[in-house]
Amino acid sequence: MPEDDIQHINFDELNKKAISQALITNIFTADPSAHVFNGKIYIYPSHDVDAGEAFDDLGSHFAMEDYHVISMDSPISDAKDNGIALHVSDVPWAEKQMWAPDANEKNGTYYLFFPAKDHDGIFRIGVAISDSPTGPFKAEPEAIKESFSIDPAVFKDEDGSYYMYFGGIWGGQLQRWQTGTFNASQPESPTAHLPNDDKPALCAKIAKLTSDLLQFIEAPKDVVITDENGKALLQGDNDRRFFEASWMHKYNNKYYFSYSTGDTHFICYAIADNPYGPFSYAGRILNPVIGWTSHHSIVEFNGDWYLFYHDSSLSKGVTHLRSIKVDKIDYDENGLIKTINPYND
Ligand code: FUB
Repeated sequence: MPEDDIQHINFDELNKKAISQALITNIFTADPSAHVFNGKIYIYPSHDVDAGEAFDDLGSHFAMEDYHVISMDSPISDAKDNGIALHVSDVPWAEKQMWAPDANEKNGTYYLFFPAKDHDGIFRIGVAISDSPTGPFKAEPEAIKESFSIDPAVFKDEDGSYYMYFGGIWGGQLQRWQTGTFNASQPESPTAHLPNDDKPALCAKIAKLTSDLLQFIEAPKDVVITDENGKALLQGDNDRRFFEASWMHKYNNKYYFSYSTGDTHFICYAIADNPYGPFSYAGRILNPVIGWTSHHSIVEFNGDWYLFYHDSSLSKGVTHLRSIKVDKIDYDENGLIKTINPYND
């Protein structure tokens, strides 16, 4: 939801449920990547803080320094903050801005995947390892080779392959990587290096991971989203094209790629019959929340499906002080997801 609209919200009148739904209130949390490990829910969110950075369209005010893992016995039980799992000062290659992470498990080892700006101001994606889902995690000394941009989401397919989906435009720098190397030319404006509106939209990326989950096994490929005519969505299709916040889940043997449209504030999804796509645009999962950003994950627990997401209702609209929430997802008989309106009962 844009800042101008937030000015008009009367938070005293806002459905009290919206605020009380925050899963964690001792710290601000965002970008929740939820997984079920050993029958329990583990959420890997960003840990929002007010570091005093000025607001800008590159997201400099999102100056997060560490990660906490949140655990829940079920989607309706209390959420527990398990404390600091990884701090930027313990990541040799990273300097700042610990943005949206994800995690996954293989053979009893837990892998935290996270973006941060390196010492040259370029977003890279790193891995940190633990023998516990709650950490503490030990970071690899270097970022993943050839990694770039933000918002990693690591999906384990039924054949045991792991794929990372990632990328984000504007502050996430994806638009600067169109030639395969980082375009450092000025201006810094978040929209300066984007394709024209009538050109194919920038895509999220997918790369299969090596068997130790520490590197890409292949060069990242485009996650193409097509319209009703099978044509790639255009950059100017702001209500549907990819911006950031990739997520992958599988339902009835189909691959559901979901993402945020960023400046139009929707969580949308597209469907394919393989992890690489192309994905056919299928609709909206979540309408705009309070706060500029929207970011989510989707997970099955005991046969039901849940959307983890965030909003800024607890901070009364401060866009970089967010709180994670959960809601149930319903599919129709065709496997389409019913759109959630976050502030309606
Ligand atoms: O939390 C920082 C950034 O905001 C994330 O990386 C984006 O997805 C957006 O939620």
